[in-house]
Amino acid sequence: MPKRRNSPDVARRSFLKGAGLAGAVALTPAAAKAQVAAPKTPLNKAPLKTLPPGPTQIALETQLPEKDPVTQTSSGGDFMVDVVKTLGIEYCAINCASSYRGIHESFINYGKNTKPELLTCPHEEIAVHMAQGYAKIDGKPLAMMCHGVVGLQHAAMALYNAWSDRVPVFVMIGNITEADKRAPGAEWSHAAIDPAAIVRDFLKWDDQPQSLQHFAESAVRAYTIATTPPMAPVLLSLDGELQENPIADRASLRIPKLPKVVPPQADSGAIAELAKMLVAAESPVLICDRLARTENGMKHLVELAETLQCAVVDQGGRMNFPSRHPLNQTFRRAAVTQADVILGLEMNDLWGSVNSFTDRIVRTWRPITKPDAKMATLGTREYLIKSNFQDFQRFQGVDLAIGGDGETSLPALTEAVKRLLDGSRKAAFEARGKKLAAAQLASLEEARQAATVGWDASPISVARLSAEVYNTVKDEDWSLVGTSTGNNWPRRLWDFKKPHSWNGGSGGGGVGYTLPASLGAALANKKHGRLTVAIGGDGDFMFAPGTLWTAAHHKIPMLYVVLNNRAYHQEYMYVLAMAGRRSRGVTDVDIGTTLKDPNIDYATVARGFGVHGEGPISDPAELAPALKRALAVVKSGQPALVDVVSEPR
Ligand SMILES: Cc1ncc(C[n+]2csc(CCOP(=O)(O)OP(=O)(O)O)c2C)c(N)n1
Ligand SMILES: [Mg+2]
Repeated sequence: MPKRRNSPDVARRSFLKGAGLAGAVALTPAAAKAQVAAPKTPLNKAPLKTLPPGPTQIALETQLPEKDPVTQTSSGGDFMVDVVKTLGIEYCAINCASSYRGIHESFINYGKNTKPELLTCPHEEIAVHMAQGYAKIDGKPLAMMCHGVVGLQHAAMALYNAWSDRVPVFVMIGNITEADKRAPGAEWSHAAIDPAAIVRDFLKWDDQPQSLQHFAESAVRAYTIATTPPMAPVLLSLDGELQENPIADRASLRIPKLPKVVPPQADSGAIAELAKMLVAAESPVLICDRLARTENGMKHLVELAETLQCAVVDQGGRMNFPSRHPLNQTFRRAAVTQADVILGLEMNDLWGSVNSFTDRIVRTWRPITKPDAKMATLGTREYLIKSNFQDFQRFQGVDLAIGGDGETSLPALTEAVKRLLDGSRKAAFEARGKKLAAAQLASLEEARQAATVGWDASPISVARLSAEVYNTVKDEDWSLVGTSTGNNWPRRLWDFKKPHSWNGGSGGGGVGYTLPASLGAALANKKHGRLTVAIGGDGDFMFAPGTLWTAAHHKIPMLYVVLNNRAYHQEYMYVLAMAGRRSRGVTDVDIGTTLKDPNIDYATVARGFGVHGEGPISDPAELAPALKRALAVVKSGQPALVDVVSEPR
């Protein structure tokens, strides 16, 4: 990687400290070199002349740089750190890169590596996914920083997940905008006139500030935009010169105030109309997805549901509703098919909830609702949609579409419902609630029964695995922050009741989310002393296994269970279905869909990254003791992994 020397231009030099300049220019290069402490790497301990050409080159490039003959007393990077500190961001997840070396050094030495503290991530996707998982637990964005162009391309997939999940991430990338300031080689390959173009389709906003004042204003603007619902990632491209050059006139720079952000509340007339629909209904149902943003979200939804004594179907994008609440009808299709009024709250895919779809030779679909069912939506989805990527799902026609933040608008809706209740519907509401409570108990019992099928099987059943993990953590203040593809068992069996019990899925369905996002969530849970637990697929794990090193390095406690079915099982099933449909034999469908020969030993991989590893465990009797040992490690403040060889779900 070529080094970029300080530009000799007058702009920089005119700000150098007078005394330093006078003293330093008097030094000969040799004397200046002598002032530099020898680096402690073995390469540099060896006399350079004894090294062959390859290592000599490396040695020259890795030894401490000569001190510049003068000392720079201010830098744009320091001011940028002042600005970022006003945002109150606790961590900045990074993969280091020279295009942002100016602010990187400022974060460490000027900012003292606190608020934000840098988190070292061996892949940019890890950094973004950590931010996504963190924000959904903490309610606040994390910063992430990477190389423009090459780093951002690695970050792109995770940014798409965060975007689709409507989660804020404060992204900063380095870029050298002025052509005559770029060193030959990599600095050209890593620069772009518009680097954010790579990911702009899944950003809420981005900018490339041209001055430090511009940076201050854009940073506060970006944070405000990112945290105003609907939330989403934002990006600032930081010019290398702006980070590294001295500050012309610090006294003239102003950092705008960070506002208290107030989410949009729905129109009161529309709320009153909706309340009327709900109160008049015989069987209303509330379907929710990315509804709860704060600790209040679940409380507000419980209050509305209990006031109406109506069914709630939770799509699980956030921790919306307690899993064992008597009104929770998530796994009862009848709640939707029998409804006469359906309210979608912060839904991304209402169509998918009110239609069935068959993926056969000819794809077919049909509505599952009553023909005269009335539908309404309340949420912010229409506030933020872009055209290209189709994460917005199929269009569902409704009777009333109310724009407004779901969580913020719920108390007004509950009040409006209460105002309409005169006692005449009380008995009917109570009877409805009792029926739903009985159905909820029956559905839990059904799940428990179904979970016993293949209980002693080896490889271990997914239901048993999920039940054993629950048994291990249930007496702790647990937070389940990830499950493997399509594994519904925890949501069917576990007692989710706290705002942090769950934090939703990937958003965009990009595999590789679960391991790093769980680590981000674990970081957010750490300061509250909560136990973070996640069950992730083996395929998911293989995208960014280096996440475990970040977990060990930053001592982030997390109990991570790998559901090791030695396959990209979902895709295996699709290819199997293709082969079946075409009657061409199914014996070879494991080609390209499995992770065997050799089998991967995830516990050994974990140990290689400095993380406690248990397994591989295929005997169900060995699972509980292994989980217990891993839990003890996690409770001591360290991450631990348990590799469970499991049946396909
Ligand atoms: C980035 C990305 N690549 C590929 C896919 C396609 N895909 C969907 S599920 C899946 C399998 C994931 O494997 P694993 O995490 O082991 O879960 P399993 O299906 O085995 O339960 C794949 C590859 C995807 N969704 N995202
Ligand atoms: Mg798998």
